[in-house]
Amino acid sequence: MSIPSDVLRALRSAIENGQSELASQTVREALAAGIDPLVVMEEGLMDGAGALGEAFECGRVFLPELMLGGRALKSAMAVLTPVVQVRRESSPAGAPAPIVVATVLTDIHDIGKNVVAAMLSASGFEVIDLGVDVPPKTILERAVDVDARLIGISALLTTSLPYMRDLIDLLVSKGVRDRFKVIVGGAAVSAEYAARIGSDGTAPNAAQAALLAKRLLAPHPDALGVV
Ligand code: B1M
Repeated sequence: MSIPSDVLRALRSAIENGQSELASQTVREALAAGIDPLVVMEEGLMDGAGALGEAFECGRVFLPELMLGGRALKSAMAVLTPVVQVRRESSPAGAPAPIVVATVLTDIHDIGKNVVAAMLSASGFEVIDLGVDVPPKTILERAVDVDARLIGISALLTTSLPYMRDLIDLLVSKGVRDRFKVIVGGAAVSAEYAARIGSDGTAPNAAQAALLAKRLLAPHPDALGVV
């Protein structure tokens, strides 16, 4: 078995078993072995999180294990995020393009949203992160305050999805929908849902979210090609 797949398997297991110290150490080993940070994220962290979520759903593990897994994900991200951000590009839109990001009301999952914020920031955007459990009205007010070009919202709970629609409805009712591009994402969001609520799109992961933001905010969208 090759070293990269051994390291990634060890990382998935550390996440699934909620071993924070081991998770951050294994991320360091993966990076030292030359594995791309995005591969570490997708094939180590995301797959580990998926396995943990599945075990929770089946009743094989319970809330304490879920919390330990969340902690292990965070400690792994603490090592990965600075590496992703080192590759910082200049502003793709040519001028400062503030982006407001948040996890929607009733949802406190923030690991994926933080990864998306880090990728957007690495792509040259100015990111204003409003945190978790954020009501639509607060998102709208902050987006207006900072003169944002794009709003990115995340949801992992299916019960939190309606707040994404509420935000878009609020933007429409206040007459400001055209001022902002809105992208939605997170494990609870499908492409069908993103289209149905009238967002400007969704992306399955942070790297694709950054590409989508670039495309939506590009002065000449065609120049960037397809995401
Ligand atoms: Co929770 N949880 N959790 N949880 N948790 C899920 C989401 C769940 C799917 C697990 C399961 O049952 N299979 C399930 C939701 C089921 C559903 O709604 N259909 C669930 C549940 C039920 C719950 C609680 C209700 C449990 C309880 O209390 N009984 C509770 C809810 C709390 C609340 O929010 N009100 C809860 C709590 C928690 C913890 C606090 C313990 C912890 C979160 C810690 C934290 O975030 N600070 C936690 C965890 C760790 C998970 C799982 C295991 C992992 C989530 C994660 O961080 N993944 C998760 C299972 C899973 O997702 N498979 C689960 C890693 C992260 C990098 O991925 O967030 O998907 P993700 O982000 C990706 C992409 O989705 C995308 O890019 C990211 C990077 O590539 N993306 C975007 C994300 N946002 C985007 C935005 C974009 C574009 C792309 O544009 C703007």
